[in-house]
Amino acid sequence: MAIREIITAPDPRLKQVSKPVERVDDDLRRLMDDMLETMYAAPGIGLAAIQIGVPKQVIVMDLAREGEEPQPRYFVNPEILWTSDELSTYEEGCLSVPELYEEVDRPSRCRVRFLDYQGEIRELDCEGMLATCIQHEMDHLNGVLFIDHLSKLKRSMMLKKLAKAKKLQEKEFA
Ligand code: GNR
Ligand code: NI
Repeated sequence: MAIREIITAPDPRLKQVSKPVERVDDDLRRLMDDMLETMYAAPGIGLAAIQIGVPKQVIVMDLAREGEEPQPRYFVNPEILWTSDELSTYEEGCLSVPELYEEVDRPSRCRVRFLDYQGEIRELDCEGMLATCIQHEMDHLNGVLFIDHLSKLKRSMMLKKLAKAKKLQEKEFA
């Protein structure tokens, strides 16, 4: 397993639309293992393949709290089958938008169909953090970031802050 570099906005690769996976094989499982290790190291609760520069419809997630047994989840070629009309608001963050957080409204529940780590087809009813996180990750597969759900003003403020932080970091390592 290996920790891969996480791409941050405004890298144009994050706007790519990811392609469906043709087969869940050992190569793909290796990618999912690397993604999980990268996510744990970050640390984060979810990661889409495009965040490490791979435009494939693959997501890993673990919503277990600190001290709890790890609960790795894998979603290949996920499709949303249904979303509730009712919305929930969560303060979201993103490993590709480091250290910036903002509230986002999304359907509070959804049903998802996907392939698991073994390539078996599965369906899952999601609510709470799971519903928010799977929608956040599926947005990545369509080239969408959580800041794209905010007002133009908020989004441009966040992009400015990101650019500033990136510049400072470059100076630090120069
Ligand atoms: O680690 C993450 N935390 C988080 C918090 C609220 C809503 C969504 C997330 S996902 C994020 C990791 C990430 O960027 N996944 O794409
Ligand atoms: Ni994200």
